[in-house]
Amino acid sequence: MRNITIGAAQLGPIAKDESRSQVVERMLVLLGQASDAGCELVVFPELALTTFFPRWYTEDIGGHDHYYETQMPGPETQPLFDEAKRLGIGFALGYAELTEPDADGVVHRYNTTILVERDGSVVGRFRKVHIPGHENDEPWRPFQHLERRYFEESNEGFPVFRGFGGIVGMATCNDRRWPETYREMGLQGVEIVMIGYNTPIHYAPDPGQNALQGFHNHLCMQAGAYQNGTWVVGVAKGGTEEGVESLAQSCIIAPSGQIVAQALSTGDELITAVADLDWCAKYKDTLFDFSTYRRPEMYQRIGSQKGVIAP
Ligand code: CDT
Repeated sequence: MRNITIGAAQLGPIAKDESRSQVVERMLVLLGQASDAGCELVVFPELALTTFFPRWYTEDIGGHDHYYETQMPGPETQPLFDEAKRLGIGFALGYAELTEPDADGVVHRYNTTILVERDGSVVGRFRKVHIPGHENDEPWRPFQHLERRYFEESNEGFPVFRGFGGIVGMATCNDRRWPETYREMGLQGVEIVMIGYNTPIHYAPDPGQNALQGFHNHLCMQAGAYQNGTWVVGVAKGGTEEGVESLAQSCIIAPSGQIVAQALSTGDELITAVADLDWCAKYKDTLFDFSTYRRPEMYQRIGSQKGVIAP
């Protein structure tokens, strides 16, 4: 057995005027609970340090730059790193990343998650691949989802990292809906996929999907876990934030696809599970033994074609 106790640190709403330091205080409470529960790894949500700012349009794309981090850790996040290290807990943290200017003097904005080991070292970084929503002002919506304005699509793919006694990877919110996300990491032997999300219940392009948000959330993560023989940790920023209701339902999913822990509230809440990473092999070495059963030559479109080409 390769047991690791994992915590999913769900956050409730973060108000527009809430400071990073106030949010970090909330995280420290959850870290303390995680320590009491014996956690070695804690997963925080997507954009965990601020309100979900892409719901507001600014004409100047830099109008929201104060919501981005230019260093990690920075002065306000350092206490989180210090306390996690003191407790011997590693963590995944989602935040908005504003890069240094590149060789052409251009800065880049990404929806990023970093993975910090128990000794405080940063072992991995993931930048969101599938950026949902829209780029331009759409005032007809009750609230907007302007991620495509405020974040670039990552070109770094889905790396995995050795850490926490296994092979671990990350994905961010909308990435969880795409089977390619899990399979890319599955092909690298991933054993824990950590996913933070902010999912408004109301989906303006098709409100008929509103009632299915919880179902779809679990459907895609459970399928990704099972089909790749991996643990999946899905962590929400839930509750009603600046008038927008967001899904909670954070959960920890076994390689069987079964949910082994689920949040009961829509606020700050820690859920935990003991994850045996050896459980992954039961699926990776049998039904989903990729080296025996996969037929990549039969899936050529998946790696090359973007949209649908009907016959
Ligand atoms: N943050 C994020 O990616 N949210 C999307 C909302 C749907 S697209 C408007 C999600 O897939 O949950």
